[in-house]
Formats: sequence, structure tokens, C-alpha cells
Amino acid sequence: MADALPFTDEHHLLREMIHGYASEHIAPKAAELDATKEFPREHLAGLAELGLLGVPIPEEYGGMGADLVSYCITIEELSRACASTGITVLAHCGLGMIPIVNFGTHEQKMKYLPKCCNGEWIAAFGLSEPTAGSDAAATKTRAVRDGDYYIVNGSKMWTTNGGVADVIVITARTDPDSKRSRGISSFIVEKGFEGFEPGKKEDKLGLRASMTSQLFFEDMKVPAENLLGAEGEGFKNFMRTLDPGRVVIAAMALGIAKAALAATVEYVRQREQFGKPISKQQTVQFRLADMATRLRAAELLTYAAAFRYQMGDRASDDCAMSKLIATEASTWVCEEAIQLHGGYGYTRDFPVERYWRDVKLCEIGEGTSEIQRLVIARELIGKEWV
Ligand code: COS
Repeated sequence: MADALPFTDEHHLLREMIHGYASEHIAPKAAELDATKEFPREHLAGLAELGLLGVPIPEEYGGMGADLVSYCITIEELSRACASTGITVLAHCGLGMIPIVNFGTHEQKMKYLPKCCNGEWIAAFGLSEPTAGSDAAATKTRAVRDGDYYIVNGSKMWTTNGGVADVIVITARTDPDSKRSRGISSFIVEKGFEGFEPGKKEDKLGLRASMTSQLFFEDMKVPAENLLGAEGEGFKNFMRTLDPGRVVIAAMALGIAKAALAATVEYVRQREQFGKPISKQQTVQFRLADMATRLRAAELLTYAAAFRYQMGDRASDDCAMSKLIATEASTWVCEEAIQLHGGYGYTRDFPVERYWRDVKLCEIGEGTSEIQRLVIARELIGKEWV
């Protein structure tokens, strides 16, 4: 528990509650979901009952009305139990719903948020495209106003929850003549819109129960009232969504790595070699110490970034730094966990290989480590020098 930071009693209680619930109801099924790739719909129903699908969503729209720190705690604890469930909630709540909270009209919020908070609808967020990944401003999907509608053509890639979502916030280019990022707008799309087609589920290395897919728009008719925020502001609004989103990915990685560290401590205590538990070997002790230290440093920066952001600071640098350090440290910790398990760690009989497969995505999604370094460098020396 990072008690050097100003956590409140509510934060501690929330963590305790989710940890207890997730250990009992979610963690025991994580390996099976990974093996079967079954979407964790059953978990979502239980989480909706506890109000955990709308932690940072205002109460008037059906959420818990809690802060970013509470939301990070939620995703950390869920991911510690089952990372596929953690990322599903993250994509639903932080990426799918938060842009509607931040940029939507009252009518849009009333229409979409309560149903997403109570689990009736699943939300998602579509930014990346086959040729617009790290270079998000290269968006090719096109939206053309036609009377009371926008006609949208194009596709999205790597959309978490994409194939199961009822409502998806997407970007599309509305003005091809404006500077790259300025001609982009965002829209709220419903799965029943004419011309909308989700692609197949991607076969991924990890997070195998989460649903990642392409989305296709062929003359998709989007009512003009589903424009989210002002025309031309879509890119900036997504960037504003990604700042806190990156801290949440850091928290997700921490949750997975904490599970890996706990599993490793348990293993080295009972595994005997050379006549004694391997936990008595100094080389093993030093590795554990390094794992715990790197995780603690990452945890402190992650929650410091969350506290700074929720005090009203944009904090792009701290958000990017927290994602960079927490995801790289967590991947390293999971790899060490496999090594300390020896041959057993390389099998599916132990959970550490799954933790490593799951955590790797955190270095890629919501901006690769390279993009985080670019954001940090730009904050330091200005964009023109990078
Ligand atoms: N908050 C608010 N506005 C921001 C912002 C932020 N964090 N970051 C950039 N902007 C604004 C800029 O100020 C600029 O505004 P003006 O047009 O008024 O000057 C505009 O957005 C464009 O920014 P910029 O010129 O820096 O955009 P670039 O194309 O150079 O690249 C990066 C920006 C690379 C940082 C961006 O494309 C990025 O984050 N890429 C990774 C995408 C990603 O994370 N994808 C994961 C999928 S989402 S699950």
C-alpha cells in the first residue's frame, strides 16, 4: 500500500473491498478464461452490481462519482485478479465513457452513461487505424455531413471491446483541408447503426479473454447529434482522455506485477534445492528485493501522477512517466518471476507465464513506451527539438 501518498480512508476501503471480491470471484477463473478466450461477461455482471463499472462517472449519470485515484485502484485490483477483466473494464469505463463525461452534452450523457454504468451496455473507444497507430493524427476515417447525419467511411484497429460494444466513441476526419490533427472530430457510434460492422476477434499473445477487434464503417449513418464535442476538436479531446488513461494503464501493469511477485514469494518459500528452500539463497533474495523495489518506485510515481492530475493539472509528463516506468518495471518483474520459477514458470501449471503475456500489452497500448518518451521529451525541450 503506497501510504506515503495522501490516500483517504475511502481509497483504502475501496481497495480492500475490490481485493476481497476479486480474489474470491474473479481470480479463480482467470486461467480458464485465458485458455478458452471467453469474454468475461459474467464478471461484468457482478462488477456492475457493486457499482465498479462506473467508478469515475458522476453519480447523476449512474456512476460512483469517485476520483482518478479510486479508478486506478479499481483497475489495479481487478488486473491483479484477472488482467483480461481489468482491461475490459478499463476500455469500457475510462476510454469509452470518460470522453462522453468530459465532452458530451447532458442529453448524450443521459442517453449512454447510466446504461453503461449498470452493465446493460458495453462501451469502447476507437482511435487507432491500420495506418494511424502511434501517429494518431494520420486518421483516414472520413465523416461527411449530409443533412441530419454524418456519413462515415473507414475502419478502426485494435479496439478493445470493439466486437462486443454497444456504444463506441470514434474519431473521423471531418475537414480534410485543416492541419492534420485539427480536421479530426469525434462521434458516438451505436452498434446498430446502418453501415457498422465489427471485425473478428484478434488472436493475441495475452489478455486473451478480452475482445480486441477491427471495426468497419461503410457509409455508416451517424446522427448529427452524435457528434461528441465541437467539430475539429476530436484529436485534442482524445489526447486529453489519454493523459489520465495512461496512468490507469500504469496501475493495470502494477496489479499484474504484484500478482507475479506474490506468486514468486510463495513459490521460493516452498521450493527446495540443495537441501533448503530457495528463498534462503542470497541470489534469490536479491532478485526479490529488486523486484519489490522497482515496483514500489513505479507505484509511487503512478499514484503521484494520479493525485497531481486530479488536482486539476494536465500532468502529461507525469502521466507518461508513470506509464513508462510502471509498464517496463512490471514486464521485467513478470519475466523475473518466470525465471525464479525455473522450468515450472514456463508451463501453464503456474500463473506467471500468463502474467508476463498479459503485462506486455501495457508497454504498447495507449501509446507505446517510445511515444511516452516522446511526450516526456516534448514537455522538457519543446516540440520543435524532437
Ligand atoms: N492535451 C491537450 N491537447 C494536446 C495534448 C494533450 N495531452 N497533446 C497534444 N495536444 C494538442 C496540441 O497542443 C496540438 O494543438 P494545436 O493544434 O492547437 O497546436 C494538437 O493537440 C496536436 O498535437 P501535436 O502537434 O503534438 O500532435 P502530433 O501529431 O505531433 O503527435 C502524439 C502527438 C505523438 C503525442 C500523439 O499522436 C500520440 O499520443 N500518439 C499515440 C497514440 C496512442 O496513444 N494510441 C493508443 C491508442 S488509444 S487506446
